[in-house]
Amino acid sequence: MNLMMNDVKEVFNLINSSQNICIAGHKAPDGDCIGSVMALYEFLKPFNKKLTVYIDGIIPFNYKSFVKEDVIAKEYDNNEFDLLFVLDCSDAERLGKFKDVLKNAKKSVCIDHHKTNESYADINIIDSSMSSTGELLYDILKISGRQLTKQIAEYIYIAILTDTGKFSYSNTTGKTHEKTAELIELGVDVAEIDNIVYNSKPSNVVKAFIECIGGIELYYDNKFGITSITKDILERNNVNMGDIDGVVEFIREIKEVEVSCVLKEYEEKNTKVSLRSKNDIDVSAVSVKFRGGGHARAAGFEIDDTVENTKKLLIETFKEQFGE
Ligand SMILES: [Mn+2]
Repeated sequence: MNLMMNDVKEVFNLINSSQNICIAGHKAPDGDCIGSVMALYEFLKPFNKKLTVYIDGIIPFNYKSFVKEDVIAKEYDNNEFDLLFVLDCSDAERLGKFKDVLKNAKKSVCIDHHKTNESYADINIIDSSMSSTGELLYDILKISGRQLTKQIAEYIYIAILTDTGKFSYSNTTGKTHEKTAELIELGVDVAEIDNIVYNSKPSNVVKAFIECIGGIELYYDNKFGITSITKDILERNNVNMGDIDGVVEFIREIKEVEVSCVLKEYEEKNTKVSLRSKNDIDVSAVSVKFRGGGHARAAGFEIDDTVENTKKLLIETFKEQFGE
């Protein structure tokens, strides 16, 4: 195991000596973020500490039933903490409106699996060989020697399930499956979670999805596919950005596509870029150039420009990759 044992022991010492603990995930939360944050929250409950949870952004509809509304704090009120956990967050900016919490924590611990992680915390447990932050967190929690509950197992399972694309991406390892088997032994109902996370889309979300799919454009002999999720599409269908999932993965399903790209229009001049690679092209290297990050086959960045300009930029950027 590639875990830094001393760091993990130090983390448990810090938990014991702290009264006021904060758990934070990245903005625009996904399944790994929500699953990891909630798993750690459940794990820490019996320690009888004051727990605060920060996640910037709306919880997507399919994760709402896993998160009690009042658990997540709405705004950052300059609270100070003895101990801060930052999960699944490659850089401090990804904390969004809660990023000042890093300054207001006596000790901070970052647990993450992004290879581009900037090690911005006091203790950084980063392992890019892990499929998900949830998988790494599971290893850490097991070291505690405590019995993990079905509830914790469920949260970890959701983190792994969603970040591996249902155990289909190259980040899925034999170890991932071994740990998943343990989670199922702890009581996770695989079919029930599949129905909640994947088979529960409201019709307006599907209509918005279809509009996004209808906008796919292909370049460079169909090796590069790109589309946008615009504010227009969201408003017309009355859905939130985080509700539409799987567009970038859908583009990758096209046989010739090597790199798929989705542009998310958050503001008129703020676009988030999601990139996926099927084989050899390292999209995290491209993302780092634009001050983003991620993994070789799944990465992204944010840019203060319009969707149209960002699209032109991306098409131009991948020109050389495809030898045009
Ligand atoms: Mn993740």
